[in-house]
Amino acid sequence: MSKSTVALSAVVTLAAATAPALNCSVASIAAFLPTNATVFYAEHYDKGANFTPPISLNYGLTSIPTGVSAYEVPVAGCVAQANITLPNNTQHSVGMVLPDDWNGRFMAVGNGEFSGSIGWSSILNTMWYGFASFSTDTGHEGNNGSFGYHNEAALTNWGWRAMHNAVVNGKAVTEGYYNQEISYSYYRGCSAGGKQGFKEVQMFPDDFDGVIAGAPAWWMTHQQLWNVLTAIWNLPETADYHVTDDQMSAVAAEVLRQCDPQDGVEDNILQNPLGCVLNLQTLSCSNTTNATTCLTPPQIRTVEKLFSPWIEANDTFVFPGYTLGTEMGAPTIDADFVTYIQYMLQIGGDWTWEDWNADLVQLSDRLNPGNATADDFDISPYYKKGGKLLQYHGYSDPSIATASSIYLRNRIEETLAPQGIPLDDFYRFFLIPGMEHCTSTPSDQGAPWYMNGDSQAGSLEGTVFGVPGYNDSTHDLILAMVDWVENDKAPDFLIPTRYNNDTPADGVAIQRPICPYPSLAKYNGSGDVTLPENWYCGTLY
Ligand SMILES: [Ca+2]
Repeated sequence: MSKSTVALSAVVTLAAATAPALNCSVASIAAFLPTNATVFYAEHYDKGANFTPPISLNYGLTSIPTGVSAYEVPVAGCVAQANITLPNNTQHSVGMVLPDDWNGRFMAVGNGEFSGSIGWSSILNTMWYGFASFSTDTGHEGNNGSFGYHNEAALTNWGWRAMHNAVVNGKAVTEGYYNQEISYSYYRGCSAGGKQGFKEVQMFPDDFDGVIAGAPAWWMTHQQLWNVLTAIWNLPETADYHVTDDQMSAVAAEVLRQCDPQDGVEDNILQNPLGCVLNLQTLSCSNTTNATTCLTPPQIRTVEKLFSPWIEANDTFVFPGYTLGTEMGAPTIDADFVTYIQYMLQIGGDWTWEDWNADLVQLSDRLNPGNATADDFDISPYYKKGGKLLQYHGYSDPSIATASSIYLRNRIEETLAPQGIPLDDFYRFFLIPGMEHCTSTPSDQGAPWYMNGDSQAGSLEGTVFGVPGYNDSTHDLILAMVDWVENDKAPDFLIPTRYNNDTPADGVAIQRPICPYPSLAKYNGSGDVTLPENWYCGTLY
């Protein structure tokens, strides 16, 4: 960094004055839950032991391609799972990890996509720091929207109720188990989990002191439709406007070729894709001889639509388009996303993409299934109680349009500014050039992305906790938030890392600061572009 040296501020460990005798048992956990809760197991694990969630209680995990995995327990502690009753004869399942060497802090984590499984890997990841960590399956098992058909209670559980309930009960278990008050409470989530974080900030500002919300799927009512519509724009496959994966790969390569130098540094990383002027005509079949990847005029218009906002009648802005540098491939129908229209919008399983009608936007807005959309932009109560909120989004996100995060941030600013609330004091938003959805980077960009945000550790080789080699508040999102909340050290910049071969043992390939929006990292003009000290947080003009 050009102006300030990277200060590694130690995170204070809040240890109990006298260590209480911890009792990891079904009875001891049940004692701090509502009487109608069911604790299935509570077992103590040594550091490094393997925990495998029982399949019978974690059926939702099987919808993840990897199936039910064994997870390494990073520090000695108690692992438990309980079902807790929710209104209208519904319930949700909550996973909990309680380290012996507790740091005094509480952590809840979010889910992905349609949720439907406990985030075991995430709570074990945060357990490593010493947090008592909790995750809910949000009240259903399995990662699609079919659970919501004619089931308003289940939709509400998914939309917000299960998470808040997990926080309330998780705090009770934590304080009971340790016989000590929680010092600070935190949240970490990405994707659906980013949305859950914003929902908590909006509805229950007292739940957390610090919320880390990545790539938030906050505009559920519109984004779910956009996920399907972008595929419909490319159908049927026999249409003259249909583009193939090979053609989209050529588009990605051309975007990189044209946009990389436009940010001033030819390093294969799109530092400012929103500032790129792209000329797609270079890929036109009349301008290139590559018959398999060149684009006809109708195909060029399909690509243009993908990178443009979705606008409906009467100039209604519905959802932003993809950011340049997002290698989304040729859009295809994802059956899981179709279940939003079929079952969450209560239309039924016979609906197919050929039934698409723009009236779905009004239907989705009217139903707002589960009240899941996090669009209460007045988060002043969270500011007034002293909460901190860190939002981040990869610039190359093929799942949730990056610009939807910018839109959210700007709506919040224009809601809070008239109230005289200085945004930077409690809410900062970081765009991450070259990062995909929550984690990883396109191979042709190779941008730094790892900060131990939610789900990131799973993208590295081996079982990884923290940020190997860089366990400090500049490189680690969780430590950054702890430092902000507890030491009032706001993150003026963060430094994500990319390891060689995504393997920490192979060393660091590149690090570069990311900056609070609207500032961005700029190159000093000399020195190795892969080193963070040769960049600074600046402005475009
Ligand atoms: Ca560049």
